[in-house]
Amino acid sequence: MMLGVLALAHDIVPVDWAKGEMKESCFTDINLRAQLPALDDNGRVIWDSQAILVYLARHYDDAGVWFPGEPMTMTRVMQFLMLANEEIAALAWARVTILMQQSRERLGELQEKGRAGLAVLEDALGESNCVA
Ligand SMILES: N[C@@H](CCC(=O)N[C@@H](CS)C(=O)NCC(=O)O)C(=O)O
Repeated sequence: MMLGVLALAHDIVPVDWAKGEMKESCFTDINLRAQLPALDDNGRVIWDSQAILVYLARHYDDAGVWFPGEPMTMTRVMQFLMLANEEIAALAWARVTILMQQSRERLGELQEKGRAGLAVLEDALGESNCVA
């Protein structure tokens, strides 16, 4: 999405998560963690979605809108990136659990974590029309 927001030409290389393609050497050569997503920017490889967002914003957003340098604003952006990484990602995993009919052992825990994250978002959006 950030590539689109910044109007950066890019190619998307499909990797089939369900088939475990991210564990194959052609992908682990890019990201030893064997996790999606990863970005290859003319040979500069970045893995982890939060790191990719920070890289794109810092490297390509000359106006500094998406990852401002002002310490408190940057800190707020980081806080919500971490929230996305933990609590909001838990909702995505809850969805995968249901869609892929995986064991529901952790479903309640994931949903609870997700709800807690949404409550933080609601709280932040109650004060302002943006979170950072
Ligand atoms: N914190 C990482 C999490 C990455 C992650 O968990 N990716 C999942 C797909 S959304 C994955 O590839 N998992 C590998 C696996 O399930 O073995 C990020 O935001 O990039």
